[in-house]
Amino acid sequence: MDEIQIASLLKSSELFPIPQSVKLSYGTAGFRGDAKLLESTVYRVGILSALRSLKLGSATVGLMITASHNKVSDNGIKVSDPSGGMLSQEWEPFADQIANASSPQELVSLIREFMEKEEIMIGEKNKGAEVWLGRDTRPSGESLLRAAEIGVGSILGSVAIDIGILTTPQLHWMVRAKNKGLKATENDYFENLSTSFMCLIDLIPVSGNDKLEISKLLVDGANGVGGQKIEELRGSLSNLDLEIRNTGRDGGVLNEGVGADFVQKEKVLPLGFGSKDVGMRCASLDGDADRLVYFYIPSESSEKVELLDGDKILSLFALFIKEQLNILGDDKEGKQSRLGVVQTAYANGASTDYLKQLGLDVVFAKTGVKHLHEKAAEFDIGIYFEANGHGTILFSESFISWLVSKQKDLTDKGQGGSEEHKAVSRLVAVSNLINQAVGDALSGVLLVEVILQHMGSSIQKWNVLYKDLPSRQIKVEVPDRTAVVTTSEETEALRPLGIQDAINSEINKYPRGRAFIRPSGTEDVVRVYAEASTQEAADSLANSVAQLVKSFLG
Ligand code: 16G
Ligand code: MG
Repeated sequence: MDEIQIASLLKSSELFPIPQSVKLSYGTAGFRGDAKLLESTVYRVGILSALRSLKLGSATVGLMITASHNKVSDNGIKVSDPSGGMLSQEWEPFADQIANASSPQELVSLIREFMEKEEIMIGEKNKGAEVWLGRDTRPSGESLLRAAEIGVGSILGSVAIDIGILTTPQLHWMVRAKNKGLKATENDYFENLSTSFMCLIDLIPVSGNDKLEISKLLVDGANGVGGQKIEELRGSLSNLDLEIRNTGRDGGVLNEGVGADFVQKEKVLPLGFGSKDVGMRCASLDGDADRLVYFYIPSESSEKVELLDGDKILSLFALFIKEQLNILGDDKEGKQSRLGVVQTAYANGASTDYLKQLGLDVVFAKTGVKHLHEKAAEFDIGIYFEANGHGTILFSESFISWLVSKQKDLTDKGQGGSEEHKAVSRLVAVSNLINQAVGDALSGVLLVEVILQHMGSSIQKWNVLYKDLPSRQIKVEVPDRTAVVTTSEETEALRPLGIQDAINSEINKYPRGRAFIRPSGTEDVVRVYAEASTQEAADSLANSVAQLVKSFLG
């Protein structure tokens, strides 16, 4: 790093003094906090993203300014790697270090050390970094965007490009497309969604002359970016009747009493929905539209909604994909295509049983999208979902090539109208529709809708694929949550010693009992999850496990 570069960093970092007494951590999904305290963090992540681009041969890196489902006064920042996935975990400690560096001098020396270690060069030999910046609808987004631009610009020769207001998955999609040399504008994103959706619609089997009656879908946009984007998308879709509420244009506040996080946690109606909507199919997006849940109101007298969470969406997707693979048979050079599903310990036990009973390979990953994504990528087709609605379907490159050549073979052999050809074409269309970079509520909605039409199914019928076991979650405040160490799947606690035996003897008291504890990655608490055959039993199991946590760690 030469003198000019050092001077550039020192000068710009003086514009962004670090607020006192905040200790920041990149966490499960980037930095988050009160927007007023985040400028220095965003500026520094701007620097990091430029270095990441340089490290990877000037590939385009994405920076998303959002705090997802947090309250509107919060904001946050996360990095999209050139693949469109999350920032490589190997760089997270560096993110933490620079975000917390207490002076410009300390910041510069950390950067210098890191660049040496990673052998990152700035200068004539390099093309320079390129960083694409996206932000959600939060009012603080604009000033944080400036901070990010200055951060990127302080690494000489780098360019920051403002892509505007986007959902998180849109930015990931665009970054991935750009680095693959594909068309990568927002319009291309919309066009890709609508073409592949229409392609799947055209492939719906028609029984006799019946034209499917399509009932309206009500969408809760969380008063955020997702509602606005799905409105834009609606224009290019036919065969989908959408009514979008909570777009943020009607005075509602982002994530306040609305959105996927609210509906999933509270199991109650979001604002803007009421008894007039009984029985209607409803979907809820979160604040940056990377989470999706469905719900309906069972009866006028009910205060609670009937929730179809990430597990149910996963099950619907798995059923559909499996049906297409069955049509293809044991074809892939004699080997069966490897379809796998990835869940976390939070997946409802009834969903896991259902998936296993379909004959699927079910594996578990640690909480957090990046962990699920990694495991799903090991299959030909890997479907992953967290119960909270984060998830997608990954197709391996080699499997997509196989599908495409199979499609061509069948056409060449004059079997373009065969069931096999249709199944292959559906899988190809799904791989285009569903975001390959990260979970995406917009592509998720389109896939759910087309599958329901394909199956001629209502939301009520979908809901009874299996019945959720009653469950309960509790958070416990303890002096040091890091004292809890779990197995990699988070289903059992290895530390404190003896606690798992104690938890097991509680579990054994309840029919269908299951429980686990884990330290939260986003809050200073230990989380307890329990499920059992009745709500009373689940509550009681959760309470006894919470007591154990207090007595072992309190
Ligand atoms: C983050 C994760 C989410 C996970 C949650 C768990 C991403 C994009 N988001 O929001 O997947 O479910 O953290 O929070 O990875 P917890 O560790 O506090 O329970
Ligand atoms: Mg989100």
